[in-house]
Amino acid sequence: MTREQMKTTLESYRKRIESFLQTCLKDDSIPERLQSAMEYSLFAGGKRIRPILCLVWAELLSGSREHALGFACSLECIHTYSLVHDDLPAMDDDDLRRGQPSNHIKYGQALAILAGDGLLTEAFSLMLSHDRHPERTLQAAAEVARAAGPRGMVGGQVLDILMTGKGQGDLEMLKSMHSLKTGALLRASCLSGAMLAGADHADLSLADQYGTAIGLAFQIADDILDITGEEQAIGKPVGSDESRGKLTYPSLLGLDESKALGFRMVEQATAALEKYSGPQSQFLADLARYIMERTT
Ligand code: GRG
Repeated sequence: MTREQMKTTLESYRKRIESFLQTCLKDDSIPERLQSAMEYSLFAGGKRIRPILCLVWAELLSGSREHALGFACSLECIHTYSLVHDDLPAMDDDDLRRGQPSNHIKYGQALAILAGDGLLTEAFSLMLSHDRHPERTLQAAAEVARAAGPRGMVGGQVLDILMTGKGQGDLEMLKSMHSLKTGALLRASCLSGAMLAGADHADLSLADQYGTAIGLAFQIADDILDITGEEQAIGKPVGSDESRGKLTYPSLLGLDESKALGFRMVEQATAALEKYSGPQSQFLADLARYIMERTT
């Protein structure tokens, strides 16, 4: 797939995801100001990587697209909540997200906290609102809950807070923190898509291998972008990790070594796809590379 074809395919997934998301919060029973705060961050230009992973894994293993679409969108709600809370003064204290004022700058802290809470709970409502294959839905929802909670993203965020500014730590600590903070939800996006398609143990283990590898590649790319990226493209000041005293892959390994590790992860992800064929498998292989080579 050329870079242009990749962009077109990503765009067409994004459109399907966004038109579904547009309908989710259109409900008179949600207070207008809260709805506005939730939508502000949900439609602020995210790449939609997590729902795309879920959809493509479901399609790869011949699951139903419609079943997977609502579920996939719930992953974007969880991701969005995590970004809104991550930007709060008590956490990373970021005034900008994707080049726009952060949610709490626009709506105030109380509403930003509640918009995040609303997105997280709405995600589970969305996940569980499909009645096809209830046993698969439950299995996938339990996986996502584990990945988003204290054994996953929330736990990783706490480790990050405890590690930041200490000026110490090693590669193993960094990997385990990121495997929870960023990796767990990316891995669960792949696994939940596979689960919705009724994957057997062998397919689940390949979705796991792929998701784990791209989770690490994604974070390495994020750390590299913080140094080599363009402010406008990454939507935040360049060098913010270093100025905050964050432990990153480039700070521990240097840029070249970090890139090499990232590309080894792309190879591991691609190896997990060997048994499959067809456009979804090709797309997932290209997506792994795209995640590592991305500029935003
Ligand atoms: C507040 C519980 C809680 C968790 C926050 C994920 C996270 C944990 C914080 C985000 C901090 C951060 C910038 C991590 C680096 C990797 C990452 C998740 C980047 C943002 O994800 P993208 O690139 O975002 O998929 P877009 O903007 O495309 O949606």
